[in-house]
Amino acid sequence: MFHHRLMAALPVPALALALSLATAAPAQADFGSCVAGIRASALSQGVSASVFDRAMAGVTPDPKVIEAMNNQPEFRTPIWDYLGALVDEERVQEGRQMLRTHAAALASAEARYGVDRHTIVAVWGVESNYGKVRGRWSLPQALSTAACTASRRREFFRGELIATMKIIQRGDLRQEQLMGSWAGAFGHTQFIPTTYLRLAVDGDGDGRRDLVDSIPDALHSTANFMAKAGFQTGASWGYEVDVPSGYAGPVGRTARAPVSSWAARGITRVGGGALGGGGNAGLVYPARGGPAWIVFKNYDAAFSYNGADSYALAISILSDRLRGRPGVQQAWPTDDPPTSREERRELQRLLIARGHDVGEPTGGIGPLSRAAISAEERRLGMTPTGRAGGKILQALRAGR
Ligand SMILES: [Ca+2]
Repeated sequence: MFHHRLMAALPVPALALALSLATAAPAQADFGSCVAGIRASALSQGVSASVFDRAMAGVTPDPKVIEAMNNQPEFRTPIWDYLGALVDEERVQEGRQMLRTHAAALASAEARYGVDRHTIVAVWGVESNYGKVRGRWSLPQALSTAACTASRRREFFRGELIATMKIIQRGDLRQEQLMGSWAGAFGHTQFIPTTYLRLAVDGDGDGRRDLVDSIPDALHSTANFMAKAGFQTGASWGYEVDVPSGYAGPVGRTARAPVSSWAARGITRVGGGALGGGGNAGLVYPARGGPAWIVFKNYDAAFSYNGADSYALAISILSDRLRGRPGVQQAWPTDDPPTSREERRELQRLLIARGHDVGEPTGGIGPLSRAAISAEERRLGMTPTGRAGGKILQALRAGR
């Protein structure tokens, strides 16, 4: 199987090489002069030449960074699939274990920053699966590639690369610790370098801010982030509501309005009880006919971590599960329900048993899994979606 895939892949790089030969040298020169420009800027901000040059020694642009940039799951995946994997029973159980294991560090973070332990652990679980998934990209390479070859946001990545150099120079982290996402988010909390410089704190008292190898530092830094983002101690992030079938308001996130105005539009609280919380609240209504949430300031604090409602909902709902409350109560408007990571691993094993190459059955749905799912959907006369949904899982389980 592996050999076959290797053979099939050969012509593509050969063609790409032929096409790129004419432009390879100027592209390298462009990259070099771009990095030289960033170096001058970094030095003017106090970064030493030796720190910069050591971090950038031998670094070449990596086109996979740009591919990853154009494939951001928060914006491409149906929200129920996104939440299905991020708030599954596994993450809840592991989160409860983390609450026990790190009770002392969480208690001191709560006392110092006024952010409750369930919120802190939920951010940790969503950001890095409690430290297990932190990204495999070298920050100097990923950020210099984005800063010098991306079609957009180059200034942003340039700033992150310079911030990376400042982190190395301060001695908080060594360069080899700086592995993260293609966008430069790294460590347990997945802070980007400028966020690190602004908000990372020393939680274990050793004088260094180490979000890569110190869990207390990571938990305190997350609490500090949420506090600076306006987290209100003891307040609710929000709660699930039922939107009446005739509701004419827009789908998505609606601007804040008095809670009483939402009640006046026929919105009711799931599980009964009055719409409470007082003051202004937003309505998050991701898909017509599906669940919705009334949200307050602590939701906004979670939103500011990554700038997507799907993400803020994942943190908020996971935090509720860790408090012992239920997750999403109402059904999503789909006949193909979301799956947990355990179910996705099962689906991948079923695909492997049918001869598909999906790599290791980790539960992560990448291009190989999507292609295999689409092929099976076609075989079964279903519309090919490539989604790891409940329908295809049920069909393959049943031996169809
Ligand atoms: Ca420390």
